[in-house]
Amino acid sequence: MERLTTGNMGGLSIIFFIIAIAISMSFYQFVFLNELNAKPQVSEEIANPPETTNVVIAEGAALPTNPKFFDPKDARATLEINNKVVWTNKDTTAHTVTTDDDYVDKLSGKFDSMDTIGLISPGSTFEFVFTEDGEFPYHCEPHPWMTGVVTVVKNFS
Ligand SMILES: [Cu+2]
Repeated sequence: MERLTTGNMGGLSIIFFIIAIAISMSFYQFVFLNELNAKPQVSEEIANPPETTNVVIAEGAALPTNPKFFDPKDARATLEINNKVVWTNKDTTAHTVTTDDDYVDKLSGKFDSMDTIGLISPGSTFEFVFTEDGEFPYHCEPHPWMTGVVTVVKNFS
């Protein structure tokens, strides 16, 4: 009788031990995966660079004969310095900044003003933080002759 009880207790504690391991493993996995999904691996300097790169949407850009659309048409930005690009609409027409190739930044989301603020109305700005190097061609949705590219390079200083 005594031996039987001890044997049952031993079996029970093994079951509890297994359950405890299963719970801690699933908890670890839950926390770990959540962390992985929620926080993009981007440094503070890249997420909040000290300077901006500025592009003007030129006055008259809605006309295909205009000499300038996005100015500069080729904007260059450096990670950790000025990888936040700000477009200022100095035209009297609303425009968009829309990725040519469906680019999605891991921190900022889709490179498309239509996904965040919609049309960039006259006098207003659109900001986008690029968190990796590369070439990012874009255009304006209502005026497809308006094209530009942002080239982002790594900071080697
Ligand atoms: Cu436009």
